[in-house]
This record gives sequence, C-alpha cells and structure tokens, in this order.
Amino acid sequence: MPIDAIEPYDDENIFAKILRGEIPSSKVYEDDWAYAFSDINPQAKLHVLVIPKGRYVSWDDFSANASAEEIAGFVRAVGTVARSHGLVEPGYRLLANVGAHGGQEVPHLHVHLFGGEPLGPMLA
Ligand code: IU
Repeated sequence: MPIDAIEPYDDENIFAKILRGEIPSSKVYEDDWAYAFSDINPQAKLHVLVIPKGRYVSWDDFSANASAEEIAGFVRAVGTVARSHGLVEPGYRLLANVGAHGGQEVPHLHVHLFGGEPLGPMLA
C-alpha cells in the first residue's frame, strides 16, 4: 500500500531496520553514504534498491535537507552499483517513487535500479 503521509521520518520503517542490521537483506554494496540490496520482489532480472544511510523519507526530503556531501555520496553510490553490475553499456533504469501518487510504500528514500534485460517502455 502506498504511504499516506511521508513525514516525519519513522525509525521503525523496514529499511531503517535493514540499515541497522535488525532485518536481513541481500546486500550488494555499501559505503559511507549508501546501502544497496536486492529487492525482495524483483520487477526485472536485476532489481536493486539503493538507500542513503541518513534518515530521509523520500527524494523530496533528501533533495531539500541532505548535505551536499550526502547527496554527492549517494548519487555516486547509485552509479557505482550500476557500473559494478556491468549495466552501463546495455543500459539501465532508475526510479524513485515519492509519496502517495508516486506509489511509495516504504518511507525511507530508495532508488530502484533495474537492469539485466531490455526494460521496455517506462509506463505500462
Ligand atoms: P516503493 O517505491 O516504496 O513502492 O518500493 C518499495 C520496494 O521495496 C518494493 O519494490 C518492494 O518489493 C521492496 N521491499 C523489499 O525489498 N524488502 C522489504 O522488506 C519490503 C519491500 I516491505
């Protein structure tokens, strides 16, 4: 179910628990700024979620409130994950759902990284 209200940040959201190691996840990458793991319900051959380590509800919250260092670190991490999976030449897709109309379900910013096969048109 998409979330209704996206703020304030809820420390008990499932991705916060994954970041704290309280819930297992299949990690594919981690650095000072970001953590990436395989989506449990993959929508493409490769479907990874990249999340910032900071407490940001959404892209809106992050883009408005994160430091330049956090933003740079996170953006670089997304690119690093894509490169490390060999996705650059065939290409890939990034997606961040924001709020109710965006269909955001988990209130911790996550960028979906899809790849590993031709992805077709963006909207079904
Ligand atoms: P959304 O952008 O908030 O709609 O995406 C949430 C994603 O989180 C969705 O693709 C789920 O399959 C995924 N996910 C997950 O990987 N692990 C979980 O424990 C839960 C959701 I809950």
